[in-house]
Amino acid sequence: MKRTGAQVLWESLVREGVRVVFGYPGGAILPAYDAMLEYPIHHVLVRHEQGATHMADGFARAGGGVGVAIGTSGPGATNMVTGIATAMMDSSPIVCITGQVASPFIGYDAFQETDITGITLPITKHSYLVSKPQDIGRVVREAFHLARSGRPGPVLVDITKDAQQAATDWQPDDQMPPLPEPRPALSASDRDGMLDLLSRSHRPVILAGRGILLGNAMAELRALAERADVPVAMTLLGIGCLPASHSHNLGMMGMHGEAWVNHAIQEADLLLALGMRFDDRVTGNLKNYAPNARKIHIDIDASELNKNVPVDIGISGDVGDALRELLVHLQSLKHEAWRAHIKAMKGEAAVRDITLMPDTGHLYAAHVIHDIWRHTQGKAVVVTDVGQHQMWEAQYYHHEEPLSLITSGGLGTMGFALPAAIGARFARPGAEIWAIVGDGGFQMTQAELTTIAQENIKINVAIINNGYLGMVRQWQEFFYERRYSATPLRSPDFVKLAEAHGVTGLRASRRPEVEGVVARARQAPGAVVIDFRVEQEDSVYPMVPAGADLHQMIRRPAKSVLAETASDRN
Ligand SMILES: Cc1ncc(C[n+]2csc(CCOP(=O)(O)OP(=O)(O)O)c2C)c(N)n1
Ligand SMILES: [Mg+2]
Repeated sequence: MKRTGAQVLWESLVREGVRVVFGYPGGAILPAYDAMLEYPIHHVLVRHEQGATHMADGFARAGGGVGVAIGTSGPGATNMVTGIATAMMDSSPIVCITGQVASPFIGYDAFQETDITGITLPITKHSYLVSKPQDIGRVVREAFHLARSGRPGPVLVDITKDAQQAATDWQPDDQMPPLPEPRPALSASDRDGMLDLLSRSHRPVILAGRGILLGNAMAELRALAERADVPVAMTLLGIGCLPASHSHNLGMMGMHGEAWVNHAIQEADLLLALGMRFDDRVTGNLKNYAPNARKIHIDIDASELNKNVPVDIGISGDVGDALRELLVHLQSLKHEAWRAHIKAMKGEAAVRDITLMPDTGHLYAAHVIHDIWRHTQGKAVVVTDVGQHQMWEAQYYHHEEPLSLITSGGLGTMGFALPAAIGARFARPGAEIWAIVGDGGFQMTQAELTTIAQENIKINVAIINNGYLGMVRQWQEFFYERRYSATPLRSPDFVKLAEAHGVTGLRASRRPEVEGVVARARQAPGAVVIDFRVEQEDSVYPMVPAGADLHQMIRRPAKSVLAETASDRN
């Protein structure tokens, strides 16, 4: 049967299980949009193509499978670049479909022509330019396979307008594309080497990253931690891979990791790095990183091994497969003294815990996040933006479930949260979803509030409104003598802004008010935006200054100091 390229596109997408796509139409993708009406696809009309890519990304991160974004050529495609790079840095499987000018016009600076496959070459796993209708079906299959296999990531499919319009004799092909699956098993020598290092270690720490979640290796991680009695530190993107309340969960490591976690890493004699990539925000100064530790690293991407940190044993493969093989041979071990030592360090840090401070009349972001955590019992899906609030979320929202923290780690993309939360909503219709955003980042993609209204979906948005580009202000406070260059930030009235969209707007500026607005937001059937007016010049502690050793943290001043120095908001 004859079909147009546009029909082949949608039929192929439906065969991949796609039910929702996020996009924005335009001339070069018009044939595809016209054909879309014949297929069982829900199209979410975004307000900016960056939003479409973050929605596809949020959909994927929340467990919905490969997310799909679609847009037109030229500016539509270039607007997607930030979202593609965001997905690439965090290994998120998305497929971006763009229209391209008709093939005879390519290379002539045609209206809305841009070389998007060239532009996205370094920020995709692969990018295709398709100019023949008969290639569309195969390319879509390959694109989905590539996006989700091995180390997941974004794939771009750029389809010329004439390829969408022309007819072809396409037959669906259920054969998997012949692409390699990089899953070598754990070799006996690596397995024995790991068992040997583990059995001789007195101070082991597991470093768990997003690879545990992507590889669905939560049960194996837990079994390893319990049987070998090894505490688990997490990267920002690894949060949720072991419940926060689990006895062996230490919390987040790195630049804003808790002090006991970073000290444990620096004092460790063995690190087991699982599905993480020793990002510079995690290691601090590489020269003095975990100086006494032997190191084992398992990652599906062989190019990550020995990239930043030289390791004793490097295993490239599926982390779940490797751990299962290891567990078959692992005897139970005990590290009581080591775990007691870490517990004591954790106890010492409690005096600096801001949530334990008496009410000074000031509202701190930590209180807001603490209350959201308490009310939702650590079980909501939280989507954060980038900045101070992101780090406070990681510290004060104790995630009990996997895939429940969605955040831009590698690229650190402001504007991510609101659209990513929309994507998560479509992946997890039954989940409670909170977007926790800064006043700065919210304004970058706030147009997607209109998308929320048009789609009539339920999301709670907590704006941590500190009147500053807070994380940059913090760096200026610590490292640039408080010269606040371009960080004070004026915002619109967020309550009125919400109301203008037909969305409920609430506000809280004192600590006792937080509980009430959080409860109201949870009960409201529709979307709610809450403007939390928090302390303006609070900082995220601990902080490892860029380039410093991991244990050289700037700590939060102890209670009394903080109460005295807290400045009034005006
Ligand atoms: C697109 C983008 N531009 C700039 C930055 C640099 N940056 C990182 S955090 C930050 C401040 C964020 O301010 P806000 O959204 O108010 O959050 P806060 O830190 O105050 O919680 C900036 C400008 C970024 N991460 N992303
Ligand atoms: Mg701010």
